[in-house]
Amino acid sequence: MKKNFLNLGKQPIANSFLSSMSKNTLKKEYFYKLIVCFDTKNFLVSVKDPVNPKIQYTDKYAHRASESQTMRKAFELVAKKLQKRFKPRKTMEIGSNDGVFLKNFPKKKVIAVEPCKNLADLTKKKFKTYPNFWSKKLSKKILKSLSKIDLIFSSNTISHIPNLKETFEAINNILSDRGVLVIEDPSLSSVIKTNSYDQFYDEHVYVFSALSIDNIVKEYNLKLFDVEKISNHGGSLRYYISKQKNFYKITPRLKKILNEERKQGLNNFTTFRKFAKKVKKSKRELVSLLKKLKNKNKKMISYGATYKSTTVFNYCKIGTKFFHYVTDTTKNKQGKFTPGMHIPILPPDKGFNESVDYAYLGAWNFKKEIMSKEKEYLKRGGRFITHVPQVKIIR
Ligand code: JHZ
Repeated sequence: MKKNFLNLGKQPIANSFLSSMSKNTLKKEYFYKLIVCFDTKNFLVSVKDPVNPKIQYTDKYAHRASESQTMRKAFELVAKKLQKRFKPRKTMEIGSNDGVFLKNFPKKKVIAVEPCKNLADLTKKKFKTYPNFWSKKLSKKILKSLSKIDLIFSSNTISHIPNLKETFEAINNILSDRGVLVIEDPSLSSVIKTNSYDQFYDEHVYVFSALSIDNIVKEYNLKLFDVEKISNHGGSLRYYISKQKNFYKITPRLKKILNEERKQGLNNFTTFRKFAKKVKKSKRELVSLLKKLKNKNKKMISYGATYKSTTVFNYCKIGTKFFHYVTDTTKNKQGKFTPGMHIPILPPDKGFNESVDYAYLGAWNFKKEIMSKEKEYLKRGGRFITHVPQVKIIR
């Protein structure tokens, strides 16, 4: 049974950065109700009414996975590690974005699946790219020209696809008998621990736990045999999944993590009700801090036009009343306006200067990278604000 626990209100598509503030553009802006629920049967946490993927993953898709140094390094390391551990003859990535992972493999040994045309266009010159949504039809098409795949990788994508049945059945079609599916997604455990409710937005249809993945993959004749905690995006899990009949043994660290999650109560609705209360408190505290600083005439901006901050801004109703603008290094976000609250986005060299007193960390998941990059700002008394794990000024 699915039980609702969190209502984050009316939200726009997190990726729909507006190119103008014309009446026509504003009229077309799409909103949906962001309600999050827990399934008492398989322990899966999901968005109650997912948005149609066709309006999310278009040729205007903004996120570039290689935009941060942290993630470029992380993808390079995992690519090396998986090649060493599984020695795949062929690797396929579902949701290959700008190719930041696959570029670490020999070109001829990879295939990419990427439904956003602008991104698929970027990688098709480098390696075989299918500009399609992942589906059983596509798995069959690929199998016409290729043998089964030994390594399927998917980072921050499976949690984005509403139809898990289609997804896993298509994976089962194409995975070789010795093959391994490796998935990375934000971990529910970290979201609850760090009160990072902004990990919920239209694209994050699911926030997985090892408990829920273990239950789900079984339904599709697959087996979760290993899991690894990784620091990506504020705390993620990397799941290792194979065909049931395969020889991979269940690892002690999987057993340990499943136990930790049970202890944390990720199989219990009460945990999520408590979390929802903390989320409301976080909203009150953030708005009150921003009001206090505004009354002191401090100049405030936001750092990183993340999808996550779309949730925070629209849930807390934070707009240009508080933030003069948002800075972001991604070229195709610059000059645009944030979804729903319409804060202008500037390149950092135009916006992140001496006039700024406080910068809200929209990209709190890159706190370490940003702190080391912005030493001068901190030295001259500039301060960051975060809501993770609690609302505070970072000194
Ligand atoms: P970042 C996206 O979420 C969307 P977002 C997606 N749904 C998902 O799951 C995760 O990624 C993985 C900028 N930046 O990665 C770059 C600076 O400006 O946290 C990015 O626009 N300066 C696929 O958007 C943004 O911040 C910097 O120094 O929540 C970070 O976005 C750095 C380091 C980043 O993901």
